[in-house]
Formats: sequence, structure tokens, C-alpha cells
Amino acid sequence: MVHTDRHRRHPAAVGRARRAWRGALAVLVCLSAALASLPAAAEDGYELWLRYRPLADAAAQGQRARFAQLVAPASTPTQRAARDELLRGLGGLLGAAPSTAEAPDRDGALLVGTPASLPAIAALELDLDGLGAEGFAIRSTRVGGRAATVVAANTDTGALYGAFHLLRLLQTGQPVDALDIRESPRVKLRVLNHWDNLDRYVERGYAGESIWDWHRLPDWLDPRYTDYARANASIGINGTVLNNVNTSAQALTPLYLEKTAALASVMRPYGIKVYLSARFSAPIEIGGLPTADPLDPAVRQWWKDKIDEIYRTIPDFGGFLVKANSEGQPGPQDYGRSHADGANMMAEALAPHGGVVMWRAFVYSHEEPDDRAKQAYTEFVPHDGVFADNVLVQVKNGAIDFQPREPFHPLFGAMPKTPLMMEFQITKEYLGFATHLVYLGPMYEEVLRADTHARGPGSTVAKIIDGSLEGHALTGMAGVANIGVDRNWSGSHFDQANWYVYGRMAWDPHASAEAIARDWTRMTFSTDPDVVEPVVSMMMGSHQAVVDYMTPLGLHHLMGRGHHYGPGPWVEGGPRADWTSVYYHRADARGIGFDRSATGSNAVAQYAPPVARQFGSIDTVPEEFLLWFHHVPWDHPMASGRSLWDELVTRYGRGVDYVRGMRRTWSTLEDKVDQERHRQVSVFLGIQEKEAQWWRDASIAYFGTFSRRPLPAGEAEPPHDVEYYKSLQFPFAPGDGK
Ligand code: GCV
Repeated sequence: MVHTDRHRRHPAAVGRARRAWRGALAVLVCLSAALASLPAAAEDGYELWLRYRPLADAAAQGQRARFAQLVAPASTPTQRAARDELLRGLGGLLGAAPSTAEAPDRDGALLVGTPASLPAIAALELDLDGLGAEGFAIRSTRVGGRAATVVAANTDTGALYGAFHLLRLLQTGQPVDALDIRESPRVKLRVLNHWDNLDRYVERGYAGESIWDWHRLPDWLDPRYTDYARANASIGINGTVLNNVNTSAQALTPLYLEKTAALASVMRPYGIKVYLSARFSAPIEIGGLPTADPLDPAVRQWWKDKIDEIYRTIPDFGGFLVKANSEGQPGPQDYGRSHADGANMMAEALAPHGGVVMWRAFVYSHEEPDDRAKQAYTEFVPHDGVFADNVLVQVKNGAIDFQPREPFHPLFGAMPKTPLMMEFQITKEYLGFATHLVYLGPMYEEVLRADTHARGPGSTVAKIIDGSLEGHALTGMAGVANIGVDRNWSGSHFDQANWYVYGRMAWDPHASAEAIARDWTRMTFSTDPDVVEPVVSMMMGSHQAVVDYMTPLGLHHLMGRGHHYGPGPWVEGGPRADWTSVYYHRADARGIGFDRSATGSNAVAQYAPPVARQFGSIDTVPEEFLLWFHHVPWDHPMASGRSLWDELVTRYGRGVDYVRGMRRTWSTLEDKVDQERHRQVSVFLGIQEKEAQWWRDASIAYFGTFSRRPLPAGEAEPPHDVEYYKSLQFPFAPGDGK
């Protein structure tokens, strides 16, 4: 190549230019280093795990080519929901939304639909058998000789779930170049239970008022409802019970049914059905009848007419959730009838419309002196096989009430002829409200993996819930929601993880809590391993920590009266024994714990014999359930070699130490998490440490009055005596039952 003089530059000028260039480069490097060390842009948590922040540039470039064109029909609301989500998600993650086309005509097409909705999918003749109405297949393939990715399903809803699944793979940094995925839910009804009153007060809610703005419904459809539906569909939730189980009959009046219908219209495109809690005495309260006796023909007719009216208003209404004869709620026993009589009356009227009854087994009565842990089993097992086909009995994970840790409910495995639905609590009524960082995944997993031995070893709770053990097609899981109008939905950023893990485990009760925590962290905070690993490790130990600082070794029900905030092991007296703490811990000079072995209430006998034997002996019961099943002497030797008293004190302290550790870990992430969320989590961890210390000190001060033993070496004495802790009052603590 010939250079003319015009292009030749003087060596000194070249040197100056190079120096200037190097200088500019240095400034640029400093600038980008400074930018990188700035905290990420502030976030308020509203977007949940659907943030769709840009992937790292190199990754985005590859994926942009792979998902350059979106071929997804948009002629139904559900199809539009899937298409909009993909445009939004891919646009955010890849920095540019794909182009759209009616048929693939270039490399890098993403086809989403059903054989009926998209001819290009029909032409592929994919095997969609066995995916059912909600499953999907995702395949990397070739269409017309060009590279393509296909999300195919039998229904629009299946395709929507597939779209969310593909987005999740991208959000979590999974390879997407050779996909061959087939997924379908293992549980049929995956529902949230809102304990939301019609006046917007949320019972056991710690995230502000109810998101359902009943007064402005049906006209004002808050955009938040759509985001709620998107978030739920992204984790497979397909039902929502809008109102509290302690319900008002008003929810069934035409005024409220119209409002419910409006909410149903927002949920429908996302595959979500609405359900209502039904008050058993509604025929009296809003029907003007003198009785709600389920065998009374006028009452039966009233329910039939009411249910027909509901389906005229909401053709895909899901059905009823019922709390009956429990904690003062009306029910069939008020008329000398059984739970089955009550449930079957409603089921008969719902059946022609395809609706179900979710009848709760959370029952214990004022009059019954027997161990409360035994009452649900005693009342329900005799009715096994008597419930109508469209009834599910909804059972809390443990026999008392969502305690920090409970052994699995003895009803699981004891009613093989009845579909039993799991009820987990997502809101943390007994686990520190919204301020304590407690990831519930390990707790759900522990219960689901528990072996009931109902049909020999391997009869896990998960297999009862998914119907595989007892051959039920109608299956379900319910989660008591932790959602409110707080900007971050759940009251704290980490409580979003509990909503998330609930949905994922309802879809697959055999899933791993840790893998789900990892997905959630990547989607919610960052895919940087320096964030993911410490955060997941904090989360995974957080459940054991709260058990340690609140109710170690199988203790339970020791919280403040009514509001359930803070320690209250001294709670006694009042309207009923089983609403007190002393009923449950039974501490005395000899020892502590509730004897549910053969020498005590014999609740262990409600489990299958191998489990009953294991739990029934002080030598074989797992230590985490020791004081749930046994009254144990203070000097009883524990596996650690310590006495029971020393072990108890050590566990309380261990829980507090874990929270301190979480604070330290979180503080190292200051540069890697946006300031707004980082700060709130930091402050909440500070609250958690203070309250964990309070639980430890108050519990040790109180139980020390029975054990009368010194604290183990190195353990600090509580700073106050027990009278001080007893004197603390919290009349306005949130979420109290009304
Ligand atoms: C909705 C516990 C809660 C109550 C709740 C009840 C239930 O007792 O404290 O607030 O009432 O469980 O599950 O029905």
C-alpha cells in the first residue's frame, strides 16, 4: 500500500496523539471502575423476580441472535399475556425486544403456542401427549431449515407457563442452546389463600392492607392486579381464594360477587381461577333462613341457588374454601351434623359447574379436653371415604398451627380415600412477621419429604399431596398469602422468596428448596456468584435459626397472646387452655415438654406404627421434636453430651449468633445490591437480631425459674428478670385476628 505525504504524520505528533489517547483511556478505565463500584440503581422491590435486568453483554449478544424473532399468536387474552411477557422479558434481558412475525422466516425464531394456535407448531408434530392442560415442552430445533426455539403446549395456559419457564432460564443464566424440556405440574390446584377481610384488614398480614380494593371494584381495576396475576402465573399458581377463612357472608352477596367477577376477569388470562371462602351460616345471615342445617332441604336449595348465581356471574369460578366449627366459626356440628355432611352439601351444588370444596381440617373445639394436636385426626379420620368426589380436605402442615417447626400432621397418610390438600403458611405469623429473614423453603421441604410410612417406607407427604401414593387425580396445595399493598408486596424483600418457593413447590412438591433459593436470588438480586452463594447460604440456614431462637428442640406455641409477636412462654389463663403457652411447654421443676407418648396424650398413636415407635420413644425421637412428644428431665443427656437445660440455652444462643452472621454477610454485599433494597434488608436484620436476643433472654429467664440451674459456661445471663419481659405490651402489633 502506498502512503502519500498527506497521510504521513510527524513522529512527534504521533507521540502526542498516543499519549492523549492513553490518557483518555486511563480516564475511561477509572470512570468505568468508579461506575462499577457504584451501587446498582435503586429498586423498590415492586418487580419481584420478574425484573428482567440486562444480561451481561456477551451473553446478551448470543441470545439476541437466538431470539431475534418472536412468532406467537395474540388472538386470545392468554396468548397476548404470553406474547407481552416475552416481549417485555426478552427486551429487558437482551437489551432489544425481538421482532414479531406471523410465521418464522429467519434464523433465531422463537415459536410459542399450541398446534391449534400456530400452524408452524402443528407442522412440527411434537409429542405433547402427557403434558395435560398446563404442561409445556421447550425445544431447540430447526424450522424450515433455520435454527429456532419452540415453546409448545396443548393449551394457551401451558404455553404461557412455558414462556415464563424460558424467561427463567435466561434470567438465571442457564444454557438455552440445546433445550429439550417437558414439564407439567404435579399438583392440580395450586392456590393462594388470602386472609383478607372485606374492609381490607389482613389477618396475620404484615405487608399493609389487602390488595383487593373492594370499594373501588368492580370499576377500578388496579394495574397491580395484573402484576399479581403475572407473578403468580410465573410460578404456576392457578387459583386464589380472595377472602379470609374467618369470613363475612357479605362476600356472597350480589354486590361482592360483581366485584369478584371483575377480579376474575383480570386473573383469567393468566390461568388463575378465583375462589371464595364461604361462611357456613350464610343462609341465615344473607338468606333469611332460620337455620343453616346442611340436611335441611331449604338450606340445600339456598346453596344450590347461590352457587348457580355465582356461576352465572363467574363461569369459571373455582369453588369454596370453608373453615367450619373452628375457633368460633359456624359449621355443621352446630346442628349435630358432621364435617362430611356440610362439605357434601356444598359439593353437590358445585359439582355440575365443575367447582370444588376445600374443607379445612384445622379444627379444635372449646369443649374437647383432649390434646389439641389430636383433635383434627379424631374428627376427620372416621369420615374417610364419605366425602364427595369434588371435596378436598385441606390440612395444615402440622397438627397445632404453623409453628416454627412441627412434625408432619398425622392426617397425612391416615385418610387414603380422601384427597388431602396441604396448607402451608407463607405469611410468617409465628416466624417473626415480615421483619425476620426466614426462608421457608427448607421447612416446606422437610414436611414434604417426611415419611408417613402409610404404605410402607417411602410414603412421603409429597406423594400424598401429588396423589401418586393413594391414586388421587384431584390434588392441591394452598399457601396462606403474605401479600399486601406494600410497595414490595410482602413487607420485606426476602419474604418475596417465600411466595416464590411456595409456588414452585406447589408445582412440584419434590423440588429442592436450595435450587429454588438459587433461582430466586439470581432473578431478584444478581447472577453474580459472589452474591448468589452468600445469599443462598444465609437463606438456607435461616429457618433452623428462627427455630433455635424461638422454639428449640420441639417447643411450640410460646408467643405473645393474640398478636403472636415476641416471646410469651408465661402466657396462661384466659378463655381456653390451648390458647396458652403453659399448656404446651408444661415446664416444672422436673423438666419440660408435652408428653404425647403412650404415657401421656398418646398423640403418637395417630402416626403409622414405625413413625409412632420412633416419635414415641425418648431414645429415638429426633431431637428437633423431643419436647413436642416428651416431657424430659432438665438433666437428660443430649446427643451433644450436654444436659437438656444446657442444650436449650445453647440452641437459643446459636439462633442469635446465626442472625449476627447474616448481618455480617449482608454487609459485605453493600456494593453489589442496590442501595434501597440493601438498606432495608440491613435494618430489618438489625431488628431481627434485637428480637432474636429478646426471645433468647426472655425464654431463658422464664424457663430458668423452673430448671433452677446455672447457665452453661460462657452464656450471658439475661439482662432482666422474667417480670420485666412479662411486663412488655404490644397492643397495636400488626395482623392480630379480629
Ligand atoms: C384465620 C390461627 C391464626 C388465626 C387463623 C387460624 C386459621 O389460629 O392465629 O388468625 O384464622 O389459625 O388458620 O383459621
